[in-house]
Amino acid sequence: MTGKFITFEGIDGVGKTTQIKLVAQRLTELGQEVVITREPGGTAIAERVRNIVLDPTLQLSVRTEALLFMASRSEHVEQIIKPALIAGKTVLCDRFCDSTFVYQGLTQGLKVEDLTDLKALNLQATGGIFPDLTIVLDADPQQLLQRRDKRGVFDRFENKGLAFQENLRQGFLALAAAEPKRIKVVNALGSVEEINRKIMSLLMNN
Ligand code: Z5A
Repeated sequence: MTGKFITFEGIDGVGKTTQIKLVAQRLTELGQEVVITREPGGTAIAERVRNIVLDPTLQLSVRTEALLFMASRSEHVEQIIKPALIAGKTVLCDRFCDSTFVYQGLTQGLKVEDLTDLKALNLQATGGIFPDLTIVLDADPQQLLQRRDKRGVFDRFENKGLAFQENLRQGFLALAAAEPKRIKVVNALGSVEEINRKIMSLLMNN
């Protein structure tokens, strides 16, 4: 694999999509071939799984949820991520394994050291493809309320309230503390350009 695999993580509506587009633009200007993708999703089958896992009218157990995310990931890695990395492209992915570790693990009462089973499951789904660098966009969920409210429609996870968002935030910060070399935390409050400059600086130096 000669390409670089960069993932973007963080709580709902923290600005990942906005930053990924801008990073792609900057890297393209620098002459890199860039692929933007997202989880859950990225392929026809994975997008169908996305419709199931985000549907607010469905009740899913956490185990079912985790397995659906893994099925979607397996498809996504095989069809999109792996071929792009083999071709030397830079892959920018909106959420990946760390979302599973936080949403289906740490917010369910597990500690970072209890994630062994989820990590093993993830390894099966990815065949060993793992992010080279992960940017966690971090912000107090209270401060993001206005941004989120603008969007109006909420999925199954967004419906869970502010305490859940704070739990998610602490989960991402715990993962970053455990893996400081791979996971970099960036303050997500500030102008889009300001945040982008910080991300680009991390990308150039890692
Ligand atoms: N999930 C899981 O449980 N397990 C897994 O393994 C995986 C996922 C892979 C996917 O949701 C859900 O699946 C997710 C976790 C779960 N939970 N939720 N919800 P999604 O992909 O549909 O949603 P999201 O990941 O939360 O992202 P989003 O809604 O697309 O938000 P975002 O990409 O982080 O933010 P944005 O769209 O770039 O920005 C949000 C708004 O803020 C927008 O109006 C922007 O114009 C504005 N914005 C952005 N940056 C700024 C700044 N700097 N200032 C002011 N306004 C800004």
